[in-house]
Amino acid sequence: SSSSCLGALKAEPLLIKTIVGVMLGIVVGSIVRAANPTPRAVELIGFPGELFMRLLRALIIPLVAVTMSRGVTSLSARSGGSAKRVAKRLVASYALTTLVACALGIIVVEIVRPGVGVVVDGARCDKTVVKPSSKPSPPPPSVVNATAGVSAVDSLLHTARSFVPDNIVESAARGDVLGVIAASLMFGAAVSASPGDSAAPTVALLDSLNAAIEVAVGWAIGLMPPGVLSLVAGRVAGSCDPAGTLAALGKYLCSVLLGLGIHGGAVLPAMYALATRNWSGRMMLGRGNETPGWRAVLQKGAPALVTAFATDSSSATLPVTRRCAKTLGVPSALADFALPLGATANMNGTALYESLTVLFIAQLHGVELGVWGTTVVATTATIAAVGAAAVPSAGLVTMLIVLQAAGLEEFAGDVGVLAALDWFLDRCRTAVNVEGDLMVVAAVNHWEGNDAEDEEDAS
Ligand code: DAS
Repeated sequence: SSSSCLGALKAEPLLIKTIVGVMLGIVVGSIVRAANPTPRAVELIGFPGELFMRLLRALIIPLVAVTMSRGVTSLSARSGGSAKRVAKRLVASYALTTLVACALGIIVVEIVRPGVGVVVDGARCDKTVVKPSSKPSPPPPSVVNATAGVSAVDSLLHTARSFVPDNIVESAARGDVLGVIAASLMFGAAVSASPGDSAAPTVALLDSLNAAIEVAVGWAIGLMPPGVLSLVAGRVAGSCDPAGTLAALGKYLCSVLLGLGIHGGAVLPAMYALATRNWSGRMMLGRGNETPGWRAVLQKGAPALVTAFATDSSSATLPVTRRCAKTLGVPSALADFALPLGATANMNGTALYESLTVLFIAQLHGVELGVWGTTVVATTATIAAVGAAAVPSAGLVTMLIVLQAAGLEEFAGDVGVLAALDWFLDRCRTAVNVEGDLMVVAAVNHWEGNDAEDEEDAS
């Protein structure tokens, strides 16, 4: 199928440019890194990328607020009950894919056993890493201390609190996307329930704001290739000595990549094929709407996956994910309802990473968790993945919840060591996170299309 791949690439000039940007970024970053750059030099190389990330982040709150309220109003305007049905299907599919990802992480780590007979201390990163972002996320030991003592229940309560914001403006100002999602859901529902014609101007305003946001997103996406080049170059130039880290953690790194590869390359496509009853992977015509096969989801979703890899953040990728969903034929009402939620709550890659890593840490210290302990890890990793914000390295921090639940908090210092690898592993898991969102939204669209057809048949 190399010819179809080529065809897909030709149809996506921006995708090629972005991939080239990532590769050039790796090359430039490695060259600079070899020259032992000062922290200032690293900062400057990553600076255009930092500006690009700021631009993407600035778009998130208005994008989520407008598109989600609009998504809810247009979903509720369709035949009765469809918003509720969509919500149920989404939550069930998000939960199922996340649990499966956790289980896969556990299976991989139990088979490969990367933590047996390894000493990780030499892998600690001494270099001061300059993060190409204004909010440095994982300064390892301090974060470890600050988050130690946070239990799974705390995390659940915290997530529930964000979902019922007491001050919407504050949620938005803090960049708390979950709070903005909840507020937009409520607003959209209230607009739909307004009596008579009173909602019409608001709906028209939402449509018009949406059009403007589309334009702004288009501008930002146009800046992707140079932005991504600088982001990646800055990151690589400032990264730790890979040789020392790799020697100690190579097997662990490979297991994470193996797990993510199996989940993204086989499990998610298989789940999608099962959901759509289309194993060939090709476009399916027929009942309901056109359903793209899993191949098409991967091909047309590629720009979002590359952006996720480059930006390290599902929510910064959201504008691109939305566009990809559109090219997959997902109506914007559904995409706008589902994707912001998916970006913040559905993190397959993060869940896999967390369960695998916690069991790896247990192996390192010769702790046998047993069936019960492993079940606790799977459940709390799911919770921790839902609770992780869609920003760089959030999963590394929420992993402490899983450690705590598994009774391994005395080894929280290991997380600091793993932070040396996170600039790379985070990108890979973020790409899988976004792939999960796209697969779910495409599957739900398929089910909805079938239902619409059934309704037409019935009437
Ligand atoms: N980088 C994350 C994301 O945006 C989450 C994580 O750190 O695992 O999806």
